[in-house]
Amino acid sequence: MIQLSILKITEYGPWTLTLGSDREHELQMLQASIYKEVQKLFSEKNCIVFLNRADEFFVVSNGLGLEDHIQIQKILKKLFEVGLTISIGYGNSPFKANLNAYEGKKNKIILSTEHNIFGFVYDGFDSKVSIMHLDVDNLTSKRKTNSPYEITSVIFGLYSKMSKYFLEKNSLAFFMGGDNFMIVSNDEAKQSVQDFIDIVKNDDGILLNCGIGNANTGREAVKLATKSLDTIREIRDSGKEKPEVYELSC
Ligand SMILES: Nc1nc2c(ncn2[C@@H]2O[C@H](COP(=O)(O)OP(=O)(O)OP(=O)(O)O)[C@@H](O)[C@H]2O)c(=O)[nH]1
Ligand SMILES: [Mg+2]
Repeated sequence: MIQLSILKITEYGPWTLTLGSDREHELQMLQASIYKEVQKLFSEKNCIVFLNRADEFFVVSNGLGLEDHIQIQKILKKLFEVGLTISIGYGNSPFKANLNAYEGKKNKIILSTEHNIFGFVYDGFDSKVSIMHLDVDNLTSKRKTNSPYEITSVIFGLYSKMSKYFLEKNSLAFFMGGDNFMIVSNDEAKQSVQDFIDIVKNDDGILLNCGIGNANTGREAVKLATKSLDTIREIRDSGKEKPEVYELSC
């Protein structure tokens, strides 16, 4: 079972207008500061935060109860002028957990009125998180023939394909920066990743490596996914034939 907590800035649209037109730089600084703090607070509790369109945050929050969320809300309230609404949900796929959180908020299933928390906290014991860390093989070589923005366009095209492909497998893909992507996965997504790697190789000539990590918490699963990816690089750099997918479990 996977649990997601979705953090959204409360009444952000109307609040941005109060800053006047000369606001974009202020909003960018605010969003970056909130992201930094949210990642710090949740990673301390063994979670991992994924940035969603820069002003929303998806937390893989397996193991966290309502009290942990309230503690974090209290700290965030002191730090920022804007507040955050948290919607918590769970399911047997990341997409279902996201739907559960969305419906909890939409149907006003209140967990804490004072701290703006909605949804459903998972209280079972079968906590299971699978993360896939995908990275372009040897992107550095592309820099010799392509300018920075041309590379960006290739990477965003890839992200678009990835998001669509894995949403059909009930999983959620996030862009992590550089040539890195992470997919919050279920078994179906893990079983399909070689197919996705082959499609991108044949259609776009992009080579991908994929490290997979399975654990009880988001942070541990990410650690193992990155370790798997680094293992593929080590095998490659030792001159042996590398696998395109490598998986580690705790
Ligand atoms: N988010 C994230 N970014 C990383 C990580 N490792 C490297 N990067 C960034 O990704 C970009 C590309 O680096 P690499 O992927 O190491 O370069 P490469 O030439 O593709 O080399 P290989 O991936 O080893 O084939 C760099 O700008 C790094 O800043 C990581 O674990 N997470
Ligand atoms: Mg790379």
